Amino acid sequence: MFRLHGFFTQNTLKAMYVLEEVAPDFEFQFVNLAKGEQKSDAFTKMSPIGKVPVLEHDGEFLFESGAICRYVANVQDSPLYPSDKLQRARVDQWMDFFSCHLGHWLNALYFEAVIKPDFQLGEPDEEAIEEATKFALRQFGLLDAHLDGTVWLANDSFSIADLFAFAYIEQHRQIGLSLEKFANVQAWFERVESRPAIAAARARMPRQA
Ligand SMILES: N[C@@H](CCC(=O)N[C@@H](CS)C(=O)NCC(=O)O)C(=O)O
Repeated sequence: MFRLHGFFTQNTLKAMYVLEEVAPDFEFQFVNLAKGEQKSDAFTKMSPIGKVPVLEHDGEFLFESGAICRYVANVQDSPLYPSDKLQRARVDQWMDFFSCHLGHWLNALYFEAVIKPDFQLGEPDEEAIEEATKFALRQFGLLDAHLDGTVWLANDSFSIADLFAFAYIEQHRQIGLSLEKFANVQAWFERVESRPAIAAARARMPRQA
């Protein structure tokens, strides 16, 4: 049995979407970051970095959302993380692209637009917003070109890379960044969002912290 410890934000959602697709009988334990629960002794025993998500499986604990997504799909022998070495590397490639590039800039914008006001962390940093917007738009353009002619991110086949990327991109709504100019990204986004796993994961989240 898998148990996921997490919060509302995209790092937890990445793991949740993958779990809903490949092991939907998992348990979800909400960790209230607004109350500092990630700093408790009980939590830091599970994760030395004091951050969500954490996956609990057979008495073992794992942190880092990418590692969790890969592990869960591996344990379940899921085709969403293909066993063919090149195909698997292509899934990894897109996950890494999101962690290091487009997802990084979307997170920066989410931090300014949502986290700062919600956690009273000060005024928005206009320079940081400008830089992140510039890079995010450029990388949305690259992604849009890639998705012209392929339905899914990697191997023309639905994979954990699509779920992982989706969790970053769905932040566009809260940060007020329109996908209108990126028709292929918009179509891909709608394809992923229509999967029952997305609705099931969202339904598990508490309404407020
Ligand atoms: N690289 C990590 C990032 C995890 C992370 O930053 N988690 C945030 C929430 S999205 C967190 O737990 N923040 C609480 C804190 O830093 O105290 C992952 O992908 O899992």
